[in-house]
Formats: sequence, structure tokens, C-alpha cells
Amino acid sequence: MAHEELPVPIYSSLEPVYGEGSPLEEAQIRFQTLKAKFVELFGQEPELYARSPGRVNLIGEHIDYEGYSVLPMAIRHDTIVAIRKHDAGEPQKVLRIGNVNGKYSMCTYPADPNQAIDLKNHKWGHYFICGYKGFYEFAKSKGIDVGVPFGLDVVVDGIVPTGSGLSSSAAFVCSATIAIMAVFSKNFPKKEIAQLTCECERHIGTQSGGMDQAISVMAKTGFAELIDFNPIRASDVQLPAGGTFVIAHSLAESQKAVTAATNYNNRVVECRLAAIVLAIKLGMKPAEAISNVKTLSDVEGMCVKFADSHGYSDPGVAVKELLKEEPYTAEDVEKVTGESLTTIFADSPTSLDVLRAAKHFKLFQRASHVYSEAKRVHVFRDTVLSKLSDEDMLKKLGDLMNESHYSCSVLYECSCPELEELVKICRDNGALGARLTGAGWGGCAVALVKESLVPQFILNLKEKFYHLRIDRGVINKNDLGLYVFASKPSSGAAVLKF
Ligand code: NG1
Repeated sequence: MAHEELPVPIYSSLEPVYGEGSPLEEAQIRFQTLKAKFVELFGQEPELYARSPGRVNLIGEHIDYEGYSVLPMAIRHDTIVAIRKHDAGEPQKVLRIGNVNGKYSMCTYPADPNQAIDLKNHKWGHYFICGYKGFYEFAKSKGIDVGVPFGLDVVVDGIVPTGSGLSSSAAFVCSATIAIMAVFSKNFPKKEIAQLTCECERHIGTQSGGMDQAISVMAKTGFAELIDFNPIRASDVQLPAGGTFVIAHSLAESQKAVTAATNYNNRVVECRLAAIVLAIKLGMKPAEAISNVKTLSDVEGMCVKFADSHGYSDPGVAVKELLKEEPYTAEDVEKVTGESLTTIFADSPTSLDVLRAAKHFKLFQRASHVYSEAKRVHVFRDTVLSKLSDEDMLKKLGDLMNESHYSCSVLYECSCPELEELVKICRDNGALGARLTGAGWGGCAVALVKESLVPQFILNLKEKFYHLRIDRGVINKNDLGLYVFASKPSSGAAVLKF
């Protein structure tokens, strides 16, 4: 059976998830600490644990929400959620969410799956509530009766660096959702959990695509995954042995939920507008385009249809011919659509926030990025499958990563000065390719480095990028290992019941 059809595995020991040696020892300590914290806070032991990893995206940035395939791998850093369901006799119907890390104080919410999340007042516990609401919504949609809501005690231990583009949020939402499911003795095919966690993370206010949750739930040790959407599917990608991916933090924190209206959601809206304008220019009636065209991948099919008469079988060509390079004002777009933008987005409050904040819309640049990046993902995968020598293969993969970065930086404008500096240092110090990874606007870069050069490469990064920041007091020397590390493809979500 394809692994996306299988349920989340349930293990009674840590080895299947963490392997052996120091990762296992580190995990043993974390689980002991987590259990002790749980007992300290709630006076009882947790019933079970769920864990889900962060990820690094190797290529395919800002295209998942446009319906295009992406190519991430799970990293070993994960979030573990310990959970206990209150007994029927316990009167308080509350969700108490504690954290091993003293930085995050206990959050309390009512045990009410219909509660609204207070987006104006961001709290770390909101991510748990995304999973909580998501579980009930999913159960309802499947006609599963999960009875009256119970109180829950929860303690979280997350080691995916936050605001780093490594999907700490998805690791938290997925582990929370899976823990809640497990405590209700429910399990579902991984692809359904990937879909549900993607949808429920949107309760936090970002219009995210499904990449992070899909890889967090479906990852397999030793493989990156090509993730397709509609329907969600994961295909194993065995990376060439001679190369290693090094992840390095730019130390600029990317606060995706807070900056959504001008950054992440802004790009989602720009892509939607680009798709509608393209569809109309390709001959679709405006009203039909507004109601049916949601993503740039919807337009690709139309381009193929129009190929004979116009030569647009490549959507990149259609973008060049049909969109203007200068930014569009709202009026420019409305002239094409014949409908006001606020009407088009009337059912999406977070898009309306975008419209209020935006001066103009760069449709040409955003669509050019999406179509070219979508192609690079497939070229990357084909290169890995090709018969090229290891040397040539790694070089080609590195080139694709560099092209991806250029496109993210110049066309999609989701880089920042710190990432630019870091990517340049990576390339100047022997990386075959380097690029920002994740949403951008801060967070991490990923570099492809020849295996034998990795230790020296990391030393160089420390010297050229991090030492200065240690001297300035931005980070502590002892924490360097958290900010720059090599990563192998790690395992996906699991439930642990001892
Ligand atoms: P980050 O911010 O790196 O977790 C976000 C989105 C992804 C994808 C990337 C850009 C969420 C949860 N994740 O990832 O779906 O669109 O940006 O490729 O919003």
C-alpha cells in the first residue's frame, strides 16, 4: 500500500523514530523531562505522546498553495506533545497546555471545539487549538461521533527553531492533532491527516499550502519526498550519497503569522489575481474566472488548451505575453475583472487585510516565479533519477537551488538582507548551491555541500557569519549548534505509547 494510505504508526519504544546512538539518547532524556514536567503540572502521567518533525524544503518555494509539487525532507528536530484526557468525573472542561520551555507560560482554553481563535492576541497555545478544532471538524465531516468534549492536559516540547522556515508551526499542529486523535483512539490514513492539519493550521490566519504538514506526517527516514497536491501524494526521492544539506539560520526571525497581510498572504492574493487576469486574457469570461480560477495551476490547463492558436502551452510564455511587468494597481486589475477586489475576496477576511495593506500587485513577477519554480522541482527530481555521475548530478542540483533562490529573491521578494548575506557566504565557501528555505523574510538557508567538505564548510560559516553576531550579543556561542547543522532525511509523525 502507498505509504500515504497507511495510518500514523504507533510505537512502544523510541528506536523506530530516533534510531540509535546520540539521537536516541537525546530523545530518551527529552521524554523523561517531558513526563516529569507533566507530573509536576498535572499530578498524573500522560496517557501517550505524539511527535511530528520540522522540515527543510529543498526546492519548490511558495508554490504549494498554487497547487504545484514541492520537494522537502523532514529534519530530526521535532515537537512532542504529551497528553491525557480528563476522566468523565473531572468537572472542569478545560484544555491546559503547558510547555517544557519556561519561555512559554501555561495557556488555558475552554474545551469547546467551536471556539474562535483570537488572532489579534497571538498566543503560542493557539497552534494546539488549531489541531483541536481541526480534529472535531474532521470527525464531523466524516460522520464520526466523538461524544461530548473532554478536558485535556497537555505538555509540549518543541526543538524545531521557531521563525526559522523549518516549520515549527506545522510540527506543533501535526503533533497536537495526532495526539488528540490518539487520545480519542482514532487514527486515519496519513494523507487525510496531512490534508486536515493543513486546513486547520489556517485557523491561525495564514493561507498556507500543504507542504509542511504533508512532509511532517508522511516523511520516511532516508528519503526526501516529492509532494503532489490534489490529491496529496508523497513519492520517495533518494538523494545522491555524495551530498549533504546544511541548514543555517540567518538569525532574522520570520514572523509569518504577524506579517501575514504584507508578506505571506499578500503573495497568495497576488497569485490569485495573476491567475484570474491570465484566465480572462486567455479567453475565459470574467465571472467564470472569478468563481473558478483559484490558483496559477488552474490556469496551466487553459494554456495547454490555447496552445495551438496562441503558442502559450508554456504558462511562462503566457505570463510574458499577457501580463505587464509594471505593478498593477487595484484599478488596473478591476478594469480586467469588471469586479471590485473587495467583492472578489469578500469571503476571506485575511485577504481583505491584504487589500487594505497593499499599494499595488506584482502579478508578472509572482506568476513568473511560480511557473519557473514549479518546473525546477521536476527538473530537480529528474536529475536525481538520471544517470549523471555523482559529481555532475550534485552540480546540477546546486545550480537549480541557486536559480530557485534568485527567483525567490528577485521575483517573489521573500528574501531579506541577512539571508542574502548568508546565501552568498555559503556559495563563496564551497556550497554547490544555496537558497532560502521556507516562507523566507528571515529564517534559514539550505546549502548543498559535498559530504567530505561539510565540517570545514560549517566552520567557515561560523567564522564568516556567526562570530560577528556572537560578538554583538545576538546569539550565545553555546547555542551555535542550534543555528547551523547538517541534516539527513528523518522520519515522519508517530504516536508513542509505552
Ligand atoms: P514555513 O513558513 O517555512 O513554515 C510556509 C508555508 C508552506 C509554504 C512555504 C513557502 C505554512 C504552515 N507553511 O512555510 O506551506 O507555502 O511557506 O514555500 O504556512
